[in-house]
Amino acid sequence: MAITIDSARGIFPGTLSAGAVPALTARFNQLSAEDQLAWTWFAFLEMGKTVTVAAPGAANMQFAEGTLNQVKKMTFEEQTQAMCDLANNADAPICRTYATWSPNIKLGFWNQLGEWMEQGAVAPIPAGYKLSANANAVLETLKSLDQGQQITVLRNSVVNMGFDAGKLDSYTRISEPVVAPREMSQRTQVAIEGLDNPTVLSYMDNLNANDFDELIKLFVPDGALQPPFQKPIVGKDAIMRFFREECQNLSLLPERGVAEPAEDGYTQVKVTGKVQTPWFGAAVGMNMAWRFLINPEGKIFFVAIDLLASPKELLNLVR
Ligand code: ECH
Ligand code: GLY
Ligand code: GLY
Repeated sequence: MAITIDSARGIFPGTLSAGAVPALTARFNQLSAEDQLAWTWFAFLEMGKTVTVAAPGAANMQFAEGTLNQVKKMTFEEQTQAMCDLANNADAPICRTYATWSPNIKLGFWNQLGEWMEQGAVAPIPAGYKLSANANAVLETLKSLDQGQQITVLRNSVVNMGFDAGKLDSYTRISEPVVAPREMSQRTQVAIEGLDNPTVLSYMDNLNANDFDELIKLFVPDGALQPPFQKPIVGKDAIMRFFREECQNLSLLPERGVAEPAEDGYTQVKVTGKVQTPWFGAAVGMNMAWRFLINPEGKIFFVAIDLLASPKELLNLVR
């Protein structure tokens, strides 16, 4: 049977991903807009007890500045309406602009609004706001997850707000400027216990160096990359765009791996370890797995990145 992207998605089926994240995201989406905003506020306060968010630099926020200033100038009532519109995926001008932004611009926008809410420059969540019983239950569940899963739920909730980009006619995607790859002298090399596959090592090192031009050369033209809880992104152009829009300044800290022969001379590789996002740095280590299918020429045909259900899964390298 020929190898397809669909069949590749099933390699290492014993990998247990954090199903609690999509489950919780679905419950969050059922809440009213008011509850969603208040919920996120309480969740963010809760997280803030143990970790701090690194605010993006001015260069990364320039594209949201106009909209942020527009919101700042509104009355409290208008601000509350605008925030509810975002949570409701309404068809409003700000929601349409928001839809054109990459995840990091969306996160930076809310991070700024959150600061302004705290300072009283933007309408706060009403004092004494009582979450619905449902929202409270969802919040309790969130608190029971590990931090990597918590920040993934928060990121999802922000990414899903605004107008549906699929319903915009044509638009220019807005994302942070792409930084230059790390200087050769500043680069580090990962070591992975039990694995010396050069393609996989090169994947990790190039992603850590923001060297997307070299990274993309590791893929076959019609290769695919499947981010956590998403469908595969297929083809070099689409993968390259994803790298430039969403993959800057990540830290990949792979720990162990295994390589095995697969059909048609392919090799399947599973690696587990930690990943850090620039938003939280070393304070939050997400437990991750990479599942690679590599062709006989050593090119990546498929790679899936999974957020793991528990730290125990870091030791699960069986098929
Ligand atoms: C306030 C109240 C009103 C409503 C809202 C508010 C603000 C909320 C804010 C939330 C901020 C949340 C943040 C979350 C950041 C999460 C980041 C994550 C990153 C994960 C990255 C991974 C990368 C994996 C990959 C690897 C590869 O090999 C290939 C590429 C890739 C409070 C005002 C809304 C401000 C900042 C979870 C896992 C390893 C797939 C990317
Ligand atoms: N501090 C997060 C970012 O700039 O992407
Ligand atoms: N998706 C990359 C990040 O949020 O850090």
